[in-house]
Amino acid sequence: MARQQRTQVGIVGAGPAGLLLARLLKTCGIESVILEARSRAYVEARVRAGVLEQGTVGLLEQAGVAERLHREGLVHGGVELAVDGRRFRIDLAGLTGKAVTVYGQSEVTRDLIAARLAGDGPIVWEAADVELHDLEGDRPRLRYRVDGVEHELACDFIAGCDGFHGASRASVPAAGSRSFERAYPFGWLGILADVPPCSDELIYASHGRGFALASMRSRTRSRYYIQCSLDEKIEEWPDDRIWEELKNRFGPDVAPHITTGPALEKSITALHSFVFLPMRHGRLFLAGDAAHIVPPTGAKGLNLAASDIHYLSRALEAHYRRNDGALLAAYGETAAARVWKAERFSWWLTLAMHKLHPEHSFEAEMQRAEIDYLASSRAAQTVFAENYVGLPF
Ligand code: RFL
Ligand code: PHB
Repeated sequence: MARQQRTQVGIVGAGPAGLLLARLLKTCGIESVILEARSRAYVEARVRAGVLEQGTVGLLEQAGVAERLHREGLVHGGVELAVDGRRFRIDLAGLTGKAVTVYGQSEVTRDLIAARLAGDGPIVWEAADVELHDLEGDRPRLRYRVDGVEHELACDFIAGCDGFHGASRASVPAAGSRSFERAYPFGWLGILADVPPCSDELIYASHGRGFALASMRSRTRSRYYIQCSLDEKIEEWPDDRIWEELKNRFGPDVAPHITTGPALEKSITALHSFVFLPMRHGRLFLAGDAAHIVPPTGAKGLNLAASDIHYLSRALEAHYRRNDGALLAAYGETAAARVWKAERFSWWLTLAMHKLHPEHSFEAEMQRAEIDYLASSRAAQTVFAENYVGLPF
């Protein structure tokens, strides 16, 4: 016999989507339980995103977890692009009146976990074999095991915030759902090192040897990425080879400013675009990577998780406070409309900046023309900037 529990909103996944939802719900008096497959140490150590849109920062403020972010985050009013060593800057602040904040996803996660555990409600760590049941009725249930003991959580609603490989999306029947997918024939090799960044702002570089990105986590910690082929193994990339390749791709202007050092973390990530519809099935609401994936080029993944949660938390608040179900009914369409625009920007920037075609092919010239246009047109830079700082929600 499973141990029985009950809550208002059952949340699967303690990534940024699940944790932010739980926090925002708590600020309006709505109770939740979070089920997380991994341990707290694992979740807090995961190295991922680094760039927060102003809207995401606003949500973290609303959630009361932005104090350290404001103290330690780096506000960037611009971003640089480099093409074959030639650099230009896009003035995000001048073109949009908005900025982005560089603050690691692991820091966001740590702040949210600390707030949750300070009295908001439980996170069940290492919840195994999570199953979703009765999604179409008015009392959906989550079943799971901890240390071999069966548990059952009865909920009013379930939020599927368990990322791309989670159990939530897999619980939606195939009939009536649809996915849209694009795989890219390359990956990103990322390196994190305790060395000062090579520049005050991020640099996205398109080069004959492939794409490269210079990012950071703080004034003393750098994060770099290089485009690599999907069959490469991380063992083939000793630190020295990565630094050499980065210097090559950023060119002689930037290379002298790259400080090298031992890698704290190195990994290869495949790039995908993916959208699953509908984002709602009965009383299950999908949010974040559980419903969609973007290639990291536009820095949109975490920010999309945040905007989904904005729509979902507002809709749940309307239901509980005013018995108004209209926002919940519209959640799937409202969230997906913003998702598609971020998918478009991430797809476009990925195709424009990566090495995909042989030198001197028509397609390679089209990529060059695209970036040349961006370098020379205020209108094109405004389009870039508006998307990069994040469309309104
Ligand atoms: P997450 O972070 O994957 O969290 C899902 C959580 O669910 C748990 N889980 C389960 N729990 C219970 N039962 C199950 N069956 C479960 N299955 C999974 C997982 O353990 C996990 O804790 O999804 P969420 O919350 O939707 O957040 C999405 C973001 O993490 C993701 O979009 C970003 O990291 C993407 N991303 C970036 N986004 C940005 O906005 N800006 C960036 O600069 C940026 N850079 C990146 C990125 C992602 C990267 N990688 C590694 C894919 C750079 C990289 C390299
Ligand atoms: C990062 O710092 O990890 C990062 C920054 C910008 C991106 C992707 C990743 O577009």
